[in-house]
Amino acid sequence: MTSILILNGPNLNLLGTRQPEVYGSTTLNDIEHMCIATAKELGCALAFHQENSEGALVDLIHAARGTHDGIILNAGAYTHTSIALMDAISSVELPVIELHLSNTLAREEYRHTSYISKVALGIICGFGAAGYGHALRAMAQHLETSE
Ligand code: CA2
Repeated sequence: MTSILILNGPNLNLLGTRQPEVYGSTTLNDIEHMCIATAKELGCALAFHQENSEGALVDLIHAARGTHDGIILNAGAYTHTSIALMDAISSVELPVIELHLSNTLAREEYRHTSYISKVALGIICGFGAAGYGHALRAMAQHLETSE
């Protein structure tokens, strides 16, 4: 069975509790449940994690090799700074979809740079919590056609 890993970076555990005008009122727990339902519909296995530290995210990306077929990554603010995450993605040779709740290109200039985009299969941003479902469908379709 195709297995997809969804990784969430720093501060995303606060979703739905603060700044709802920017990130919406859906909690990360709500998003996880929505993703479980979508994965079931798609016939895929799913793992869903959130970590605040960069090293923990690097470790989860390394561990994905041989366990998962693709990664959906909302790296949060590390998106704009982390060469370590970019290198980890390159090293595992798995397809990665970069995901953001907000449209980062319509926000502050410092959010316009992404180290993840340089090694990602594609990017989904600006659709809020619904973007997780879009990313799962895009990854499942990609994995089906690249078998
Ligand atoms: O839009 C996204 O998904 C982001 O990855 C979210 C990051 C931000 O640094 C990126 O530029 C874009 C921030 C996540 C912080 O989430 C919070 C949620 C509620 C309250 C405070 C922060």
